[in-house]
Amino acid sequence: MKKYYFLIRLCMFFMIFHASSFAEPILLEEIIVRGKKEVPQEECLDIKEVRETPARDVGDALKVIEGITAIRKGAIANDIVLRSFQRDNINCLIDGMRIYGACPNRMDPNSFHIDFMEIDTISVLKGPFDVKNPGSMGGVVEIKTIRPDKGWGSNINIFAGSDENISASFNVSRAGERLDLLLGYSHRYSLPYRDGNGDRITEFDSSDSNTYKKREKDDNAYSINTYWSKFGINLLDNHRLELDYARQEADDVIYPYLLMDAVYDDTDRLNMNYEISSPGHHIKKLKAQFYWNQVKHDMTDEKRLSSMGFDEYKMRCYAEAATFGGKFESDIFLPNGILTLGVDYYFRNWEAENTLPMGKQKMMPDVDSSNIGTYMEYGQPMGEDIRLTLGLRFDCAKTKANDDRTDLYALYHNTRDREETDSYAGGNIQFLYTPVKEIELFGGFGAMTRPPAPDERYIAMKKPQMIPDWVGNPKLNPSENREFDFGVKYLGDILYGKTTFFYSDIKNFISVYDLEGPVKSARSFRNVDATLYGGEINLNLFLPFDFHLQGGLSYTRARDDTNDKPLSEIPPLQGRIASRYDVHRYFAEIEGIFADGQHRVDPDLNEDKTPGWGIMNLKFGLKFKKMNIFAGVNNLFDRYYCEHLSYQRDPFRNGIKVPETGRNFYLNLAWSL
Ligand SMILES: [Cu+2]
Repeated sequence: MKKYYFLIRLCMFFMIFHASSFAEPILLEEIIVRGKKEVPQEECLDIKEVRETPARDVGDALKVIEGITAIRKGAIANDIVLRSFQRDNINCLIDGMRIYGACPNRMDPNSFHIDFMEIDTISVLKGPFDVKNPGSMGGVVEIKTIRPDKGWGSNINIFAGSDENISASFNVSRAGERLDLLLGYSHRYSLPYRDGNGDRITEFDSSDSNTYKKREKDDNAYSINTYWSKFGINLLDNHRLELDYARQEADDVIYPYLLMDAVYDDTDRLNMNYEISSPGHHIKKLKAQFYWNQVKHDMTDEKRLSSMGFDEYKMRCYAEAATFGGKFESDIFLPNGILTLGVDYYFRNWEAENTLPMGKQKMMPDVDSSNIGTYMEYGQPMGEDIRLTLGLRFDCAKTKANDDRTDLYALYHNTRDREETDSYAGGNIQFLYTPVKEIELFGGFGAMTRPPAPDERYIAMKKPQMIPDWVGNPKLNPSENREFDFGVKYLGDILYGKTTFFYSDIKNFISVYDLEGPVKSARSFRNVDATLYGGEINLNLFLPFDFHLQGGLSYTRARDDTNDKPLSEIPPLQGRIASRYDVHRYFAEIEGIFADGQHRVDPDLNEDKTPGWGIMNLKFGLKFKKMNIFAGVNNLFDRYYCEHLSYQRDPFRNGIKVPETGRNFYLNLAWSL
């Protein structure tokens, strides 16, 4: 710690010494403006901030927001965890579109299917306070894509980092009064990165047959091409039609954490929006949306020793997912406030076939899920300084496994059900109180339910010999989160900060457990009652000489009340402190990130404890005409460390933890023309 302190002092001295300019800092202004605009429970990340960092995916980029962590299985495709809620407990939407990955082992989480260059902002709403989408039980992450600016525009971004971490992307757009069009392309490629010990993530020591073949150890970690287009037409003064199509082709993506690697993962996304603003005296907006997407995913063990002696592979899994849906929404002026009414629908299909020497099996038995819902949200000012918001939502969800794997359900759960309907209601009440200009007090109570996911109910994977099977539980009930949030936001001239506490009581939380069957054991899911509580602190201090200090902390404590033990996969206390010198032309930042050890683990799942860690990052930025240059080094002291959240990734985990990156350098050039 002493070494860090000395370096921080040294950097600050160096930066103060050079503080001769009085120009306006750019990013800091944005932080303040955004802080004032954001609704209290929401936090927003501008893609410009991501450009400064070596983040490879949305999961990684979002870690700067307190309360967000990510699950790592390889060099890319980190899965977002929000206040310990993960997978189907949170929603992750792209322009309001639901998208689901195909891999039964979440190699391709929702947020994997988009490129940074497509993104404008990512907003995060923590807690069960979103009624406009079904199932935002723990929160919602909304990715918004960029819209073309007036006239011609183009952006080029070239990133190069350690371990041949390359990404090159561009877009070109033209927007007139009536028509607008945007086209973009991106290529991302990397070798397996090196950890703090200097080993590639493919070089883990294991006597296990799961080790990578020698020639694969320094081959691609991934190679991803993404193409996207956006077309808009303003039909009348107040009518707008927008049509987006994107395709992503991800090849050779490695997952040292798992028994297999992805051969390919191909995504098509189509989104159509029609919006009428002020169609009538009392109506502010009418909106209609339709979307469709599909993902095709193939994974094998061909890069591992386990495939030796077989033609190509010993294990393979081919999977497909498709989702389509739509929404109608209207904003209506009432005498005192605005009422939003909406109805939405989606249909999701998911199937996966697994191949082992013992034969093929439908591990994801062609599961259809559909959901129809209706919602209302009403916001009303109650005098000068208090504002109340009320939200309500009703849903009906249906799910059905078309392939018959009921022998496994009967063996472990004594049921042959493969069809279920769930109906439920949810809602929230929130307040915002501004006693003085600088202070906002906010809070609320929300209750939101989500149905069990297709895999939680119907996954069916027979494993050879005495290796535990993996089986869904058709008897699962929907999970309901009843949560209370309270927070304070302070917006002063030199201090801007926010503190939030949450207390969440979950009925029928869906948790992984080991189940003793008649012949051998299986991993499955069960409903438990759980309590989660914690919070986040974020502070920004604006110092003289264009200095800015930023700090954050987040913590969640989680208990399985039914079985009186800690819940598995809960991130430890985490924090970040950064000091930045920022003037119009350039900035320099020094950042420390740390996590406490996690000792609260689930003993029944043999979950490992994880030691604490701390790293330091440096970055610099320079603005030159229309070009932004960013350079930095992450994990300056080359520490070897692992995030706690990487243990229970079944059904194909191999027991290896994937360490985070060691010292790595990067340079990013971004032109806006
Ligand atoms: Cu996969």
